[in-house]
Amino acid sequence: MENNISILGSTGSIGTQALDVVRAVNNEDIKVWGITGNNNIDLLEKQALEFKPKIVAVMDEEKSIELKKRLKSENIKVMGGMEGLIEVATMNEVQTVLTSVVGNIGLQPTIEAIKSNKDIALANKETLVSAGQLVMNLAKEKGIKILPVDSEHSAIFQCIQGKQDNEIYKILLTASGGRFRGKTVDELKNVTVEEALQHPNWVMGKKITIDSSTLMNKGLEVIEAVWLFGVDVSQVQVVVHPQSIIHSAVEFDDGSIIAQMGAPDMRLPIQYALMYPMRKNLNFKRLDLIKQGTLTFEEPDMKTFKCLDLAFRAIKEGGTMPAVLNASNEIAVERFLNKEISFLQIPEFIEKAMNEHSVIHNYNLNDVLSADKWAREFVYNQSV
Ligand code: MN3
Repeated sequence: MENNISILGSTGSIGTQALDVVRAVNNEDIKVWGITGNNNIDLLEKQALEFKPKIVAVMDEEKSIELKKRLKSENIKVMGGMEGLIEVATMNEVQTVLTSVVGNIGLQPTIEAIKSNKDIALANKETLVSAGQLVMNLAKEKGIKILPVDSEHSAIFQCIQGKQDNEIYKILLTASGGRFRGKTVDELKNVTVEEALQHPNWVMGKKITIDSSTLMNKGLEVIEAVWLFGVDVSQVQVVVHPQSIIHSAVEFDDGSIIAQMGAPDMRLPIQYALMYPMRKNLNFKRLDLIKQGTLTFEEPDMKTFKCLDLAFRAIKEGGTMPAVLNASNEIAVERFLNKEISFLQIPEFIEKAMNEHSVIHNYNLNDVLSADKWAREFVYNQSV
């Protein structure tokens, strides 16, 4: 069974690991037709020469011109900007689009891909957070599959296979607890960017590593779970599990809990999404439960890690509020990474933006985009 795919964000952490998976299956089962990147044209050039896609798109227009020169002897079309991203997302030959761009930039190409009847291997959680209602309605209307790549949602998706007649009683969304688990508010006052960028279990991009240290990542995942699995937010429980072995679990009506386990390696959920429902031994590291020993569980500290609490509030309020949560978080994290604001100012600025926003329920795409834009400017303009 062959899958023709394109990868939005092939130079990022998920994108490069997805290409690892393609390499591991020997290019037989998965063929890459299109790749995109933000501005890393050195890597895009290498990937293009190795995987021979039909189209490469670069978000940065100037860099796309440079890449075009470099690839001119190849039979590869090079495009620039959002237009290029959308072209790669909607190519005729492609069945599945892996959306692994970071941030809200993934929204438009994901929507266009669904409109062109592509299945979505979803790694861009911001899309569902900002516009879950729109994206899920459109997916239903088009009859396409949304295959989660986020490890927790892949786990939940795997736990409900073959149990379609049974309703989910509760989702147990596991969290590593992040870099600063167990710390007090006082201890978090002066944490540095460098400290926040060290994650105990997963190798990830910068933005998601910071989100993981604030627990906003888990908050975004709560919202993602609500949309993907059609549950109420009251049915999602966050469970801190520092070993990251159980990637999440589902509790059914009879009290049975089914969990998915594995080594903490993103190539596992990527592989499941790209080859669904097939499983193949790609010789990645396997989990040894005896060596692993103890698995522990605890409650998340939402008083210290306010971002998680804000995410629950945003999805309860609904409408455009999650879009505001997401956009204000993106800018707050960017400002933290630029060393303009402190770690604890991240939730502070997000909460301010949420308090100022008047929610639009039953939103359309424009409402989402303007709420997003408003929140970005709001947080960007906060003086410190
Ligand atoms: Mn995750």
